[in-house]
Amino acid sequence: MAKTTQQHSAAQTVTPALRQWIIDQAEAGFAPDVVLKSMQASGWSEDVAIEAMETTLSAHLAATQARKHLPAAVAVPEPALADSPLLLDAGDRMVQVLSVMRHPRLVVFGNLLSEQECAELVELARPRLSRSLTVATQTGGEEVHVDRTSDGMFFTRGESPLVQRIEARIARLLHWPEQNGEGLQVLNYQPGAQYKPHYDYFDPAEPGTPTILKRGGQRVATLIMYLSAPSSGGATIFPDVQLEVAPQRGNAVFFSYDRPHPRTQTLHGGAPVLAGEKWIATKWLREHEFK
Ligand code: PD2
Ligand code: ZN
Repeated sequence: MAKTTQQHSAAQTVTPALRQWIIDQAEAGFAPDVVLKSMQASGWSEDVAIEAMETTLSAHLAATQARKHLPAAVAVPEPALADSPLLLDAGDRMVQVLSVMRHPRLVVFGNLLSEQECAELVELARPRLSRSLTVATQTGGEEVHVDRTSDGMFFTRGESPLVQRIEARIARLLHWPEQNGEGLQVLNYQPGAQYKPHYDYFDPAEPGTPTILKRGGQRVATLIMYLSAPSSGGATIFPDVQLEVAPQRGNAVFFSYDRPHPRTQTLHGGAPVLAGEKWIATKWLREHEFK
């Protein structure tokens, strides 16, 4: 039986015309099993037909992806790491460099915020928390999203001396104008709360994105500052590079993305908090002034 199949397979040559027919069927919306049955009805053996469909469609998908427009790269915030320093001068504070990654561009900072600054931010934010919203990419507005089960609030830029001091420190550390920053966002995660993996840039393919970009252009970098550590869980995860950043109070993770594209490898999420609670403050940085 096996011999018969082999002989039969050898006789069946997959021509460019057949490959094109397979692509046409897929693009017309026919399910793989329907295409397979149709090939078998025309005399193709099942194994040859499956092999032809798999190789043809995976090559076609790869070619389609490669042709998709790659957005141009833009300038991004960047700390002064050329000489591999252990400490960076952020103006009013020396900040530790704990880990550096080239791709994705990612830096873990230690001691960015003092314990007192963390505690003050939490206390100022606590009475203003409400269920976190995400930017609605369909419309450019905001919406409650199941992927984000934390509570949050935004400070406006420069709204208090504490917020202003931290914003000036971030601008100095990352060499990026204060005016290009969104207001600080504070999030509180209770046990079980998480933030499913996502990109922070706005997807150019979404209909609401042009509206969002009117206010300062694309996001080009994120700084997540840990204000209060849970006793377990709650790491910031980067699934593309299998990295977990532990949410230690006063520390921060910075990552930049020079184009709104997955090839920046900046997919990231907040793992579920397992015990205790997690507080963070996030600063998103835009290309231009954020008004
Ligand atoms: O809390 C986090 O670790 C987290 C994860 C993913 C925060 C954000 N994204 C964010 O603020 O964008
Ligand atoms: Zn994020």
